[in-house]
Amino acid sequence: MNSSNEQAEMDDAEDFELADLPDDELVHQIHDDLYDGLKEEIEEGTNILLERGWAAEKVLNEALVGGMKIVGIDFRDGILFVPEVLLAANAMKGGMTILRPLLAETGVKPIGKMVIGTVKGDIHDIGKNLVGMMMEGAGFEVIDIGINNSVDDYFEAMEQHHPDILGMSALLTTTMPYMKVVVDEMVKKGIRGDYIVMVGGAPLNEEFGVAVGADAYCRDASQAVQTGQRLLQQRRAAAGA
Ligand code: B1M
Repeated sequence: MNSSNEQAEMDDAEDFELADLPDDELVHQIHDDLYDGLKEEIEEGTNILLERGWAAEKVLNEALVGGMKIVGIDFRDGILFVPEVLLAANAMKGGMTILRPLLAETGVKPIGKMVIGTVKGDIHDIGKNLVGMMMEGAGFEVIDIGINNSVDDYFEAMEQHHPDILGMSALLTTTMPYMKVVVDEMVKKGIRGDYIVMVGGAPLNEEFGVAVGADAYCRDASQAVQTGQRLLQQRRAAAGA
């Protein structure tokens, strides 16, 4: 076979309609498209599954969260890097935007709630956004309060949203100590025990997490998801005991 025939065959193989795929192959294709950060394809695949009568929760868990799990694992293992993960997260957001109102309508509860924001004096938000998106992908409701947050901003968000988890991000050695200011104020106000506090950002480490009084330091977004799930489970088990 000459190379132009080979190319034509490859083109044929890739030239298919998502709507022609049976459910299991479509879900597999959505996983692949999420991995490749193809937002339009994710939106199309999400709509097709919904049109076929899939419940929004099933689309979320099997197609989107399932796909994002693969992305998270490869990110953790150094196979995928930040730009690819941001694209995947953005593609996932496309699908989530379609599902979000349907999930709210059917009363499907998120597995937990998180408020996340970058600390005062710091405008870095790429890592925080990624953590927020991955947490959403894992089924958490995420309230992102943006950058440059003072103690008052965090307290206002906690009072308004009653999250299970408070997440703080800092990328500067000059701003990361502010996390302790927030935690100390929580202790002072007697509300520290009401929340799981997770911190992250490139200059932080485990030791720093302990020093500021957080429940956990998270190295990256996939660790934030795993840690959030684990700590929430532990808290609920302890509350039920
Ligand atoms: Co800035 N910057 N920056 N910067 N910047 C750094 C952080 C720096 C290390 C660069 C360097 O000099 N090598 C340096 C800090 C040095 C230090 O403190 N020791 C630095 C500096 C100095 C500055 C300025 C002061 C520069 C200046 O103006 N002279 C200034 C500060 C502005 C301010 O905040 N007040 C500044 C500005 C900027 C830009 C605006 C240009 C831009 C930010 C754009 C934006 O965020 N929208 C920027 C960028 C892009 C960077 C670098 C290059 C990349 C940061 C990033 O997005 N990484 C950065 C160098 C570096 O980190 N190597 C640098 C990708 C991101 C996905 O990773 O944020 O680590 P990261 O998030 C990870 C984990 O840390 C973790 O999960 C994420 C995903 O896996 N994580 C969490 C993060 N937050 C979490 C929260 C959690 C859990 C996990 O909560 C539960």
